[in-house]
Order: sequence, then structure tokens, then C-alpha cells
Amino acid sequence: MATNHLTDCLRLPTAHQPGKTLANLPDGRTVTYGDFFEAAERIAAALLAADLQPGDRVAAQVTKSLEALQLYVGTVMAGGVFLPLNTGYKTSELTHFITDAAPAVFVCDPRDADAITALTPATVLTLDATGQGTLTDRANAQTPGLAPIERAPSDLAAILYTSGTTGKPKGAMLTHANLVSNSATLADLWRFTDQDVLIHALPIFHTHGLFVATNITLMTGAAMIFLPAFDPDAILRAMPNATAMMGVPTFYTRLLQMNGLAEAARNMRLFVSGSAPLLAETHIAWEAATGHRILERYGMTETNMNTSNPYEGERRAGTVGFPLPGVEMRLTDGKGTPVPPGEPGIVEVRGPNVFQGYWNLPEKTAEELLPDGFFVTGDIGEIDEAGYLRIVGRAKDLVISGGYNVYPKEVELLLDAQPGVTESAVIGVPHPDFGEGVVAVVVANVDVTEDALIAAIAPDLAKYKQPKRVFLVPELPRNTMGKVQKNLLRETYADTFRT
Ligand code: MLC
Ligand code: AMP
Repeated sequence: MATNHLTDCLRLPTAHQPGKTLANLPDGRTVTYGDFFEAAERIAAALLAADLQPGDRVAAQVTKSLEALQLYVGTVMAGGVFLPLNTGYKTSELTHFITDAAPAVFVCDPRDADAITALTPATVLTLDATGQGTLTDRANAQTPGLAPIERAPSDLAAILYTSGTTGKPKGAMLTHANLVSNSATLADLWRFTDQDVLIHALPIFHTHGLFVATNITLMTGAAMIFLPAFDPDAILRAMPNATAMMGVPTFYTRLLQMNGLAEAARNMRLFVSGSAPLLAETHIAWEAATGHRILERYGMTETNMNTSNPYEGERRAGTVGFPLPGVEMRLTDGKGTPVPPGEPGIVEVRGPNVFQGYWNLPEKTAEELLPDGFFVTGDIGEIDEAGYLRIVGRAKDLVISGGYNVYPKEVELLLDAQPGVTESAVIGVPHPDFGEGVVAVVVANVDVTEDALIAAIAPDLAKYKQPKRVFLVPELPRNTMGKVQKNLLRETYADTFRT
């Protein structure tokens, strides 16, 4: 029988237990592993019937549902490359992905089908929040039992776009082996077993919710309480029947405000945080409230997870722990030359987790993926006396808001294109809920207002990227080289969201 590396690793652990529960859904349905993989096989068969060839991209901009996860697995089974897209992207933001990745199939919400069809020659199929649509219709017409298309560990399984300093998102190419090796390592390190029940409340278009949470669950035969989005009441209700949760820091700061947290969390064994810095004070407050120490880990789209605090041993607040087994890490000048011990440097990583490069961008790939195989993350780290990594800054111009990345350049380009705007600088400043909030500082030569500027760019920009405040100023601070001094702006506007 043909082997399909990722499919095999997701499926074999439960192949002899088709009746085992995979997911409990908010509508009360329970989905077994057998149901899940049968549906994924039908989707794979439907994609093949639509003439999907090995290596073809299947783009998906769909509301979170178990069917959307089946589409991910079905794409991989059919030999395709899964390309998930943030549901918040506006139609104009999709053009780049479609042109760059040239998907053969695009699955979207039925409401968007006409707009997407106008943008792409791909086969456009639909999937709504309840799991219905033309994709499901076609899948239901197929017979299950499809043998997955053969795919080697080195073949691509997914392309995830991550924005860039130029404003154009770059497609990170991830192989079957990248995904399998990282999830297997984490499952082992974090002691996942088929007795675990994971609260899944993350979106499934990014590494955290799609690969870390889902692949670990499937690879260990665990179960999940699958929630459509973050809802603190639903999470508190889920906790007594769960063992683990993965979240971004905003999950934890919001849950800390809930009555009944300590009682609900009593039987949980593991809380994981990542995708953005968890403040040491949140770590401490969580332990005081629940008795659990959050396990913080550090990763990114290009590399999956790189470091983690230990499961046993001290989970040190304000740090992201140690390199994962099999992952090498060094702190450098960003070009491979290590900094002296004890000094901060750019984090570079190498290992089976590291991606193959950016789709269609060999030069950009060569800048960030060094000849010796180390990837330049653009994060600035420090290693403490016990070997724990602390992320102390970013060399890349990036804002992380509620775990979502916002590249200032993309927002600045839109602002600069507005009538009367001379120039703009977009920064992130502390935000009590989202960690960082997006702020724009704008120079304009005519009378424009904050509200009018936000409204003008809103149709072309996902909500989470939109500035929550715009400040109009006569000029931007510059250094002697003429470069905008964003550090000064960050200081000036540091209290914007402080209460
Ligand atoms: C929502 N809004 C945001 C926002 N999320 N604004 C800024 N940043 C965000 N992250 C907007 C909403 O549109 C809304 O606007 C207003 O802010 C309040 O929304 P909300 O209802 O309070 O937000 P909510 O829908 O509850 O979402 C918050 C959240 C969500 C934190 C639950 O953003 C989330 O799920 N984040 C997780 C992101 C994630 O998975 N990252 C992993 C990337 S992988 P208005 O005006 O309409 O009220 C990665 C690698 C790794 O980074 O290491 O894991
Ligand atoms: P993304 O491009 O969405 O994959 O975001 C990856 C970036 O998120 C990393 O390069 C870091 O800057 C940041 N990140 C992820 N996890 C952590 C963490 N635990 N602490 C600090 N930053 C983090």
C-alpha cells in the first residue's frame, strides 16, 4: 500500500480504534476517529475527482469547523498542499495569495463564492460554518476507503503565508516531515496520551491551532473539545471534562477575569501558551489563581515550535524554555556569527522542524535560511544562567496583536495611498487585552481625521490589522540616516491603551 507520510502518522495510532472519540462539538455531536478519517477520505476522493494533482495547492478560507479540519487531512491524503487563509482577510487581500500560490482548488464560504470565482481560475468549492456546501456535497457522493496518494517525508504538505517586511506575505513551505517531526516531539515532551482531552479554541488557519493542537491530538489518539472560537464561558464549562488547553496569552489574561476559574481548572494537567510573549505577571497570576504553571513555548510559521519550557522541572516565567530535542539554537548577529556568551543575539534555529523556504522567493529564502541550514528568526533572545531562552525583542518590524502578526509595512502602504497622506509609521504599543495594539502615526497635508482614515483603509485590511488609534503629527522623528525612529514613537505612544 502506498505511504503518505503525514496521513500515516496521523492515522495509524487509532487505525484499530475507529470508535474512539476524536471530538466533542458544541452542538452535542461526538465524532469518532473512524467518522473523521472516513469523511477526510471522501474529501480526498472529491479533490481527486476535481483533477487535483500531487503538489497542487488547495486554498481554504473557511469558518472553523471539524469539516474544515477534514479538508486539511483530505488535502494531504490526496497528495495536495494545504493553504489555509485567515477568515478575516478581505477579498483584496486574497489576490496576492491566489496569484502567488496559484491554487488548483479554492474552498470558501458560500457567501464569498462569486467574489472568489472572479479572482481565480481554480475550482471554487464551498464550505459553510455548519459543514455544508458544494465540497461536502461532492464528498458525500464519493465512496470512502481511498488509499492515500503516495507522498514522501520530503514532499510539501502545506504552505502557510506569513507577512513580510516588504508588505507582501511570503508562503512558508512545510513538508510532511516538518510537521510530523515537530508534533511527535511535542507530544512526547508534553506527555500527551490517548487519555488526554484538549480544549481546542484556537483558529485553524495558523500553525498553533492547525498543527500543534490538531496534529498532536491525532498523533496520540487524544480527544478534543472543539470550540468554534475563544469564548471564556465555554472554556470554563469545558475544563472539568478536559485535561489540556493551548492558547495565546490573551486567552489567559481574559480567563483570569472569570469567576470560577480555580474550580474549573482543578483537574486540568496542562496549560500551554505561545504565539506571543506571555507576561511574567500573567504566568504568576495564573499560578496564584489555579495552582498551575503555564508551560510557555516559542515557535513560528517557518519553523513550527523551536523551544519549550520543561514538562517536569521548572517552568520559568518570562522565558520560553530550552531548544526542543533535535533542534539546535544559537544567538548571532543575524548572519550566522555567534554573539559572546551571555549577550543578546538574533535567534537562529536548525532542525527537522525548519521549513524548506519561501514559495517562489529563492532570494528571500537565501537571506533567511543560511547555507549551513540555520534559519534566522528575526527574534532577539538571551539565554539565562540555567539555559532558558528569553525573547527580549524583535529585529523584524512586526506587531503581534492577540497572537496575530501585523506587518507595519502593509498598513503603511495603505495609509500612504490615502489622499492627503504624506507618510505614516505603524507601531505596536502595550495593550491590556491583545498584548500589543496597532497604532498609526500619520503626517498629512490636508485635513483628515482619525475616523476617516481608519474607515478608508478598512475595506482592504483584516480587522485585527487595522490601527486601533491614528495620531496625526506634523512630522515623524528620523535619525541622521533619515530612518523613522519607531522606538521613539513606541515610547511616545506607550500609554495609548493603558487604563
Ligand atoms: C479580534 N480583534 C482583534 C484581534 N482579534 N484586534 C487585534 N488583535 C486581535 N488578535 C478585533 C475584533 O475584530 C473586534 O473588533 C475587537 O478586536 C474585539 O474583538 P474580540 O471579540 O474581543 O476578539 P475575539 O474575537 O475574542 O478574538 C481575540 C482572540 C483572537 C485573542 C481570541 O484574536 C484569537 O483567537 N487569536 C489567536 C491567534 C492565533 O491563533 N495565533 C497563532 C499564530 S501561529 P470590533 O471593532 O469589531 O469590536 C504562530 C506561531 C506560534 O504565531 O508560535 O504559535
Ligand atoms: P508567526 O509568523 O505568526 O508564526 O509568528 C511567529 C512569531 O511570534 C515569532 O517569530 C515570535 O516573534 C513570536 N512568538 C511566538 N511564540 C512566542 C513566545 N512564546 N514569546 C514571544 N514571542 C513569541
